[in-house]
Amino acid sequence: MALPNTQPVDYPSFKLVLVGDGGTGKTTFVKRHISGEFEKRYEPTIGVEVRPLDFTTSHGKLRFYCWDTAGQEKFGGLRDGYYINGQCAIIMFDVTSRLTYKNVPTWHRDISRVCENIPVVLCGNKVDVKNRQVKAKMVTYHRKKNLQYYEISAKSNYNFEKPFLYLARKLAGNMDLRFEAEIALVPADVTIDLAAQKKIEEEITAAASMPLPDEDEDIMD
Ligand SMILES: Nc1nc2c(ncn2[C@@H]2O[C@H](COP(=O)(O)OP(=O)(O)O)[C@@H](O)[C@H]2O)c(=O)[nH]1
Ligand SMILES: [Mg+2]
Repeated sequence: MALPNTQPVDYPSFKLVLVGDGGTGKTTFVKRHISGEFEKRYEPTIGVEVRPLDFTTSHGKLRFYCWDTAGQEKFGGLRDGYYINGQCAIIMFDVTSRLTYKNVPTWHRDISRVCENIPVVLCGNKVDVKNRQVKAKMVTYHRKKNLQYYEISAKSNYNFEKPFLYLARKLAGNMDLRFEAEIALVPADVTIDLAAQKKIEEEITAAASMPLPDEDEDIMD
């Protein structure tokens, strides 16, 4: 695994840029990983928090420096300094808010402007909520742009490790990489209906082989 820019640990570490509309659950998500909470640092030049999240993989230890805003995204885009040297990214939307999904292309554009060709995961958060507004079949953006998509619920820890595992595999250039140790997480605040979610996951898998809607007749419009 290639070592990126110099970092104060003797194992590979990567800057992970976390974006998405305010209120989608970005901070809740990164706070689930217990060790990141103790080691977080404040980046004063742009006023954001950086949490080092460590994972033990079949290829050794790996660290994501997760950049999280202090709420600046509520007032528009983020400064270039937030994205510079970003090596991977998570775009989050909230499945209970259509607007946050509509804004995904803008976040993706902002990442792509500064970071060339980095692995990106799209996450639909809050799938624990019964009355979701963004149905699984409406989520097609990742297919057009070749991103990975996961449904998550930060509050229930559902699929917490999935986005990190995907990014770790991409960064290591090895899709067989696995996480070896259990990740210490904050206990779940809510539970999700696993049977119902399993059905949704099956729909997502089935949708992956369906033709994409045309740009101008997008299901959200
Ligand atoms: N039901 C539910 N609520 C969540 C989840 N994740 C975050 N929230 C709530 O969404 C709100 C915004 O979360 P926050 O992490 O501050 O979002 P951010 O602005 O993107 O950092 C808070 O009230 C959270 O408790 C989730 O998985 N399920
Ligand atoms: Mg936040």
